[in-house]
Amino acid sequence: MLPTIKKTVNKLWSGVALTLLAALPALGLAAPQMNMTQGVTDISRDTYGLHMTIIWVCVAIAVIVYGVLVFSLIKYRKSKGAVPATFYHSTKAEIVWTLIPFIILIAMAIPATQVLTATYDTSDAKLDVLITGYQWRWQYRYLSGDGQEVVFFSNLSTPQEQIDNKAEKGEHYLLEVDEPLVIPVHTKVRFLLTAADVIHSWWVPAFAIKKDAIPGFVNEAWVNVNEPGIYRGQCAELCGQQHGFMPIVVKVVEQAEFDAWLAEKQAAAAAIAELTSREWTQEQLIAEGQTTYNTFCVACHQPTGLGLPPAFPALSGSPVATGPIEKHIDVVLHGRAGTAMAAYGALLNPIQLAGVITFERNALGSNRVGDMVTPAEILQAQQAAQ
Ligand code: HEC
Ligand SMILES: [Cu+2]
Repeated sequence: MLPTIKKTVNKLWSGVALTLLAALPALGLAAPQMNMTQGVTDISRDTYGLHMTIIWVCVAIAVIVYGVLVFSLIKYRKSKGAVPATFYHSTKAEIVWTLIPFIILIAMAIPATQVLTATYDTSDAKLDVLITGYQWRWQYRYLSGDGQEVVFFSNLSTPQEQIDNKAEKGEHYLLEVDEPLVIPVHTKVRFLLTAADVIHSWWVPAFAIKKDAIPGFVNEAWVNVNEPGIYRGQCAELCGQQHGFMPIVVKVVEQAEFDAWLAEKQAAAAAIAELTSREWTQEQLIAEGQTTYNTFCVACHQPTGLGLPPAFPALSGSPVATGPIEKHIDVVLHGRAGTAMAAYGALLNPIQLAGVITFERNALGSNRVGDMVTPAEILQAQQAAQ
């Protein structure tokens, strides 16, 4: 009876194991990676090395302890006539089984402390990037100190059809963005992490960085990447409905390429700043705003400005778009919580914002209020709110 059961169980088990293995490729899991990645920085490799050292210490302890256990069970079994010892206390044994684990723990603490100390040493960074988590996108701000700050949002760029299962999913499904973080290779870069709304967490496995981004706090991390490439990660803190839709993409490039990229970004930022402080006429703002409206607002509020009530309200004749301008600015900058009307204050630049508001008040549908708001005023409103 017993051998038959054993045989059946064995057969079943090997059948299940083989089926699972055979099914892996079909599931797109040809080479499942069980272990953590070694990554592309010295720290990530040290972390991996530490992890492996500790694993093997644990394996050795397990083999020795279970080895002695199994050996004793077999060698000193009752049927062989083993007689139990009768002593209650052994100072010698107690010293040995306290001392050995103590030495093992110290031996593990030394490399662990070394790696941790290095991980937390953010000194002497060549570049500082402030990373801010938003629901649901990351913002990167290159801190330069010379007023030439480069700042942008990094948004998920996976097409909605793929998410809705209406198109085949791409290679980097939910791990792709419109604008990646760009940093130079072989350079110590310090990240300052915070959040604007709820707790997020910036996680890039290849860098061995997973750091919480907490409103009101600034956490630090750093990286010095050894190999140019594109590295991907995700928000690792459950931060709301679209937590899975705020991936991280880091593009690591040669210093020269980075310098060129940064210069280009700085020039663009300077151009916007220059345009923001410039004098604007109502006609210029309306022209600017028409473009912005057609890109960002038209889908819901429609070309006529009549919207698609009741889902999307009409702006033509709306009390907001024809009433006091402060209210209009407020809705566009901060959105309406809990509705499809997003806060555009962080998504559009002051020129686009001033343009679209002026356009909505003076050229959309039947609206002819006659007033305007300048980019400089929008900038002021934003700075006052900070
Ligand atoms: C995804 C759809 C959507 C988009 C895109 C959108 N809106 Fe809205 N908008 C709404 C909804 C919904 C409301 C109503 C919110 C509410 O229920 O209070 C609204 C309300 C408004 C209001 C207040 C109208 C009123 O009478 O209360 C203004 C002003 C406005 N949107 C401007 C804009 C501007 C400017 C843009 C583009 C930069 C834009 N919206 C893009 C959906 C959208
Ligand atoms: Cu998040």
